[in-house]
Amino acid sequence: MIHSKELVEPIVIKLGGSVVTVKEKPYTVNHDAIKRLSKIIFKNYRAGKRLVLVHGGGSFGHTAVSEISQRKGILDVIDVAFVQYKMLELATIITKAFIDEGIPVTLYPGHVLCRKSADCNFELLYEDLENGLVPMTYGDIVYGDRGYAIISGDDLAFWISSALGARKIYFVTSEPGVLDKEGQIIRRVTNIDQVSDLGTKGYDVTGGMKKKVHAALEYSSNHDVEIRILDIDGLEKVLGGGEAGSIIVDSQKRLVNRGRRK
Ligand code: IP8
Repeated sequence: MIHSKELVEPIVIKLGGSVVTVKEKPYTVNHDAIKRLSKIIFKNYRAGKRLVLVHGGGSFGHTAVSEISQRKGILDVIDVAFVQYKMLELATIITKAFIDEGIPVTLYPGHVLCRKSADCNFELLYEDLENGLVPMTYGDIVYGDRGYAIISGDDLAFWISSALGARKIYFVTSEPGVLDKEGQIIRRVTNIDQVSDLGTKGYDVTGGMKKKVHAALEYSSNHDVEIRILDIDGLEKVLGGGEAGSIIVDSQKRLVNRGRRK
């Protein structure tokens, strides 16, 4: 963990690509969803919550990667630069909408925070939180000695949570939670076998719901954290103290200590 001082524990919110974009339509922003999110996030920011935002690639990053790999097989430097540019384009649209609503968002491209996947530095995000800003980053692509690597926003959300000691991680998706075969929300997901992967719309180069739940179960097994998968309505409810979405908690959870950090 980066810090030792007491700071209001941040809440990490991952805004899914299927929420901030129209996933089936290449390079299409979902302005209505972004507007709704901006109002919810502003209200909670103003109420004193410390928030870190991460957003996904949706019909920007995923479309770009899929189209290029279908056409050429492998991405080279110009393709990586193009994908980075498309993600930055999406990120600046979201940033502008949030700033217009009054949220002091400070934007960090994922490829600036992480030089390779999992080789990241989140110190600046911590400083921003201390200064009352709302740091935001996003799923991105990096180029290194071994070619390109996609950094998923979900992974970023977990890495940031671990570095900053977040106790709450909310994944905002286009679904109200993890759904069973009848379309009902599974309120408590403790095992990957509960999840089917129906309903992943459009391109998704980093995996669908099943991968998300798998990563969440793994993270929850050794972190003291509340992880939820929910939609925009659900986000509004849980930030307001209510119940919504699916809680993901590993049934074999090893960590039980809820003591305060020193
Ligand atoms: O949508 C993927 O981020 P995600 C980013 O959070 C790219 O998995 C570049 C496809």
